Amino acid sequence: MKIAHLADLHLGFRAYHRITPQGVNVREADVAAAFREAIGRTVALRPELILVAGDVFHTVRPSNAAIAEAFRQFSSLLAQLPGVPVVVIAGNHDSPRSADTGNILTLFREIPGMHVVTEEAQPVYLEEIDTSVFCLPHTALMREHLPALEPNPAVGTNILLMHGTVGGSAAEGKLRYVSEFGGVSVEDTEIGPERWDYVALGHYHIVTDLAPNMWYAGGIERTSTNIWMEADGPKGFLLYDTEHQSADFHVLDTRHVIDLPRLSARGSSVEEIDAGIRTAAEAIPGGLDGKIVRLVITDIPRHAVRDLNHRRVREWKAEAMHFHLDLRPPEVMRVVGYGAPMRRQTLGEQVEGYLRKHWNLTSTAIRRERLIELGREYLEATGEEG
Ligand SMILES: [Mn+2]
Repeated sequence: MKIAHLADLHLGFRAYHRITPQGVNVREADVAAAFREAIGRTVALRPELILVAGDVFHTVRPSNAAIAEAFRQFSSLLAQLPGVPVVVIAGNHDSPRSADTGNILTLFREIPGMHVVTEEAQPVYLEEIDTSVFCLPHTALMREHLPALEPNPAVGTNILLMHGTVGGSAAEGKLRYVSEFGGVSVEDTEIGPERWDYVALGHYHIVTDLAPNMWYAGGIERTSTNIWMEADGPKGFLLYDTEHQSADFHVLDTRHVIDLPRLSARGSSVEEIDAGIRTAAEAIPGGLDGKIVRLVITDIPRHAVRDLNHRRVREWKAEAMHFHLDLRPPEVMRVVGYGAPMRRQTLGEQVEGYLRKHWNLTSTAIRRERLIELGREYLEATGEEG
């Protein structure tokens, strides 16, 4: 059976202040365009089942335009693939905290052929293809007790559809960042991918296999809190074939996001820093036009920030969709040592030193090096927020 697996659509996502000639936020339009392309490509692939693994919308209360567009696209999908079931679960982004808010995704139950699970862990049986899709939306994982994740031995094909973080050694080795806040973790031993025909995951935004038949599809556009962590690598969706146990990733045409190699301004003159920025910007193939670009410069003193060629930076900002020149001053954390001269330590070094030497592990399940690495990533993300 051929299964189209999409996840983390984040429809209605907005960023920056650019708007299209139609008055729509440019990034919202990018995400909508990626979704339209994904729908068109899915139709062309003629799958027998379509799964959407959560975070259809970026927020619990998306705009009317985002809702209308999603409704149009799902309707068009079902109209072009009559009789092909679509199973959608809610993610952390589109699950309200309070049950009485209601979930906007339930609207899509009005489209014949669409099955939507927003709160409970429950199997959805699809008679037409003799397939059971065990659904684990975000809210189900938030409950105190996770039900036993058991395939149904009486059906032809068993699928697990989940929105959350997978724990265990394969995941720890492969997931480059612990996914956005609000996610819940389920151990891979609890899932037992070998018991299922396919495990379709959502929540982690970079396409990743955790077993030959267990995949995160990744997002269809770059919508993470820290998009620089997903700058590299393609966005798209998967087509999984249960018969051959093979997955094909279908890349979508998304906006270029470039995180330029970092520059250190330590010991450089203003002219040298200017030249470094220029070289970095001009090295982008095809230029900055319409792209989202970041250049981090560390250890840049205040006076150098003032004297940089800001006119040229403004021109690049106008040309790019978004150009973020991230100027970070030298970190001055004074540590007073007894009898020693004043020594400077960066905040990162302080955190690392504390975690390595002074912090006692509170559980044997915690791996110190992994924790330090996470600490570094969080500091990085914080730096990005300014
Ligand atoms: Mn997401």
